[in-house]
Amino acid sequence: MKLITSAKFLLSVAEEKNIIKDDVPEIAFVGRSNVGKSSLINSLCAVKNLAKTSSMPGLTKYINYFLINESFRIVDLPGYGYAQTGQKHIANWAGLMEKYLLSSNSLRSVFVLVDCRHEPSELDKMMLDFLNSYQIPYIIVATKVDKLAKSKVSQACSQIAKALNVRKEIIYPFSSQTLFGKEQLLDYIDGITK
Ligand SMILES: Nc1nc2c(ncn2[C@@H]2O[C@H](COP(=O)(O)OP(=O)(O)OP(=O)(O)O)[C@@H](O)[C@H]2O)c(=O)[nH]1
Ligand SMILES: [Mg+2]
Repeated sequence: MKLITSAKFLLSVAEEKNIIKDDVPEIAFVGRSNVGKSSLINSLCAVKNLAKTSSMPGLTKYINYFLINESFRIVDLPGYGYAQTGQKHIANWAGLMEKYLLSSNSLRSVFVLVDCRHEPSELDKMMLDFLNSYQIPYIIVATKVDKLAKSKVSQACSQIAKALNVRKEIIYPFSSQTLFGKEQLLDYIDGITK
């Protein structure tokens, strides 16, 4: 298991020209607004307010970079699919997201977060199509599993795997409330950031 011994906020980027392009390994977090991206980052790093969280969807508007263990970066991307952000915002979001995913030099994996209680959305499926078509590695993190009975977690993961047409082995159940699944995610991060 990888221990995260230091985590610090680096910068926020709102424009393509500021996307970092160096050789430092990166892991990016994507998913519907409010799915728990920022909470997951805080839980993994064990720092409470490293990434700002909110019950109001759409809080993370820019690309936020965090430097971990002085050796790799976690990248918090803006949430998608929040109805009130409007078409123009969605176009901006998609543009910046796409540019990030295609221009990062050292993107090792994308963590695609889905809420364990809900059927994955069309936007989730579009995200996977995009990652598949550019052969960008990814895993699925099924968030908020504290909201399910323990006995239902495996079944929920199977349903998500089926809906997204992926192998169940790449579905990682997680809760930022109970920290269920944290070790498995840190193991995975260890394997890809060495
Ligand atoms: N019960 C439970 N609530 C969670 C969990 N993770 C996040 N939440 C709650 O869900 C809400 C959204 O969490 P965030 O981490 O801000 O979500 P986000 O995906 O970063 O949202 P945006 O920045 O808007 O895209 C907050 O009220 C969190 O407290 C979890 O594992 N369990
Ligand atoms: Mg956020």
